[in-house]
Amino acid sequence: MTDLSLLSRARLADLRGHLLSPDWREPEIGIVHLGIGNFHRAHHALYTEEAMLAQPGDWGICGVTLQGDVSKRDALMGQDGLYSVVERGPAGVRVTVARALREVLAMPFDRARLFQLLADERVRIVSLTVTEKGYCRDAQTGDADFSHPGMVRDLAHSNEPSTVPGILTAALRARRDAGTPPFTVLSCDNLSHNGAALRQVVFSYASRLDEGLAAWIAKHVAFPSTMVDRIVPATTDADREAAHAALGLADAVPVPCEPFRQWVIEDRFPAGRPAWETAGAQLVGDVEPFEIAKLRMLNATHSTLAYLSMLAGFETISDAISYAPLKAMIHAMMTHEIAPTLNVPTSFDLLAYRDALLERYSNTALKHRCAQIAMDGSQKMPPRIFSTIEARLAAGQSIERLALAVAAWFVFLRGRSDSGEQYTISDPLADRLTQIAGNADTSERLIDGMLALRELFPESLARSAALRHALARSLEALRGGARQAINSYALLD
Ligand code: CS2
Repeated sequence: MTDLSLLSRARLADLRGHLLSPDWREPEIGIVHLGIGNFHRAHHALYTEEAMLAQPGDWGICGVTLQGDVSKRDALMGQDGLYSVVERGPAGVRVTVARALREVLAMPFDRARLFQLLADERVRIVSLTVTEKGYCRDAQTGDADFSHPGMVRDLAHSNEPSTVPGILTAALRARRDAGTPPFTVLSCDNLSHNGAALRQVVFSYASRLDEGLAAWIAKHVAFPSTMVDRIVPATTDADREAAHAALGLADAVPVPCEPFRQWVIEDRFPAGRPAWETAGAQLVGDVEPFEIAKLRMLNATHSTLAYLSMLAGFETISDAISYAPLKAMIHAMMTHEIAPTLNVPTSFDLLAYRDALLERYSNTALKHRCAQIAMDGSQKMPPRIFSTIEARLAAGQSIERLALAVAAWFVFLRGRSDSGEQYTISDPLADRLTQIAGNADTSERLIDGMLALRELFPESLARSAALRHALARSLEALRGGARQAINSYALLD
């Protein structure tokens, strides 16, 4: 029996003021989305609903959690796939009930249903937000990481895969064997060249199983790249309260987000796609300039703010950016060290982009916790910051502020703030990183230990004397506490 105090499709008629539009035809599932976290629900799922409102089509979404999170599946299914998006900005709070999500599955429990959908020709897109570590990618070669325990298991039991490359390959094999056209694979993660990166991982994994299948994938499957952007923190009780107050119905799983959103998509969908452009998405031939600019400007400064804040004791991004010397340092970092490395079309105004980012960071209504951004540094730092350092060093340019970000990450890995508060390090390489950070008794040993990690630092960086010197200066500055380091780096020319 439907619980009438809960959000449900039966109550939609009472929620007109919180719907994108009252017109709605329930769509069949046309998209399977792997990684049904908050980001997808506040971004891709909303664009897709708006696209279907503008141009009806069967692009309902089946979301899949890959972590066996049955509680999330049950909460969403208990609400018929509905949830509220709680948009928090300077103008106040806006609550919208999102309707494109039609079904939620939890792997490995719902494997049979997942593969039934993936084999169904009506599913024309498989999209992903599985975070950097979900790609099981060898950072040096770009191929699948064959030493990853999940990959080892999937290679031995390729019919019962649990990793992303394993699932995609098994599903594509079933399509090829049945003579069904493939789906388009749409990566929506913060990785450079995300489509091409995923394609190489899948191709290299498939090659180990069946060369013919790998060749079929190379010939027939499209992996367009995308740049996704919206700041979407983790859900808190305040979001549940805001949703309840607005709707008069309980929502166990609302999603908070900022008002801003952007989606740039490489337009390569042989099996068709929703009319996302009607919702403001930019469909382009080449996503790369947007993608690199976003990673190096937004994500890089997010990580910098996060590590310095974990040491200095700022809880949220808006707390951090309200500290004037830190804002000045981040402004200078984007202006002098990051923006000059970017190659964007002339219509892309990088300084306006920088100013808009600082404005977004100062959104006090959002409460984006630095601890959330600080997770998985080993996956995030290379594309966000090391790539810029490499570009600048190759051109003989200075890297002082970028090095401060890296040094702050190293010190963060010791697991305690400047005031002695302890926190846990959440990172797939946590054991090795915390061991190196904890055991190094001098800055030199810390730098040596970290730069020796070849999956993080390419040879060219590990050998760079300029990088070592800049890191040593940053570590020295951080010895007096992160606030003091920020104050002195804010005064650099
Ligand atoms: C953040 C991103 O958590 C993080 O590491 O930098 O999730 C960021 O909020 C999004 O990429 C914004 O689009």
